Amino acid sequence: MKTLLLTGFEPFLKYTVNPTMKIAEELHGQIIGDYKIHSEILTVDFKSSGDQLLAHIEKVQPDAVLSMGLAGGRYKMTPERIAINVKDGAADNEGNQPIDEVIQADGEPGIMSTLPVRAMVNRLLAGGLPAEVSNTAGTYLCNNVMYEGLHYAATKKPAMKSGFLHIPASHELAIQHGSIPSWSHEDLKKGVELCIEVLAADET
Ligand code: PCA
Repeated sequence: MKTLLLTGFEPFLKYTVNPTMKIAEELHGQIIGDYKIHSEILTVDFKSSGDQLLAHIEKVQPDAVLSMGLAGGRYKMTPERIAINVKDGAADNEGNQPIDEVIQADGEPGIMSTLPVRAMVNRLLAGGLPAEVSNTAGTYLCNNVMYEGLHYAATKKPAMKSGFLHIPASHELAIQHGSIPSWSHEDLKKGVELCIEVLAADET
């Protein structure tokens, strides 16, 4: 049995709930294909979220990492193609607001996801869920965590697959937010499960 480290994020900015948190919690301990899921929730903090991810990787020793984040305003499930070595954006939950900073001083400008992003999109579409490959994870915490996971894998654990999935808002969040496209929690969770199925079937 392999291990998948599945991460979600806490609420942040104007998003009073984060659907990735509930999905991560519900999938903890579940088995999909030959993967047993170990879930963790990350804080939205430029100074510590990357280190939290790396600490979980070192503790859990996963075969693969799938991190999830909310992309408020997106209509589709979007596996991310690439993380970039930039942190920049609105103030995080601790008030940090980096401008044009690098994540890893010795890191590549960009690192491609090692998850089967195209196959994930195809499986989501076949399952009736809107999806597309995204070419930017932004420069906020999601990109930061994606980059840290890929940089760690590239430098220390090349066999570990790693990448990121952005998901739309849940109806629960949309009701509180007031003006945002949303999916049911069940569909969001099904989409994540389908992505893990694809990962489990991927032999590359
Ligand atoms: N989404 C944010 C950070 C936390 C989350 O769930 C992002 O897209 O960067």
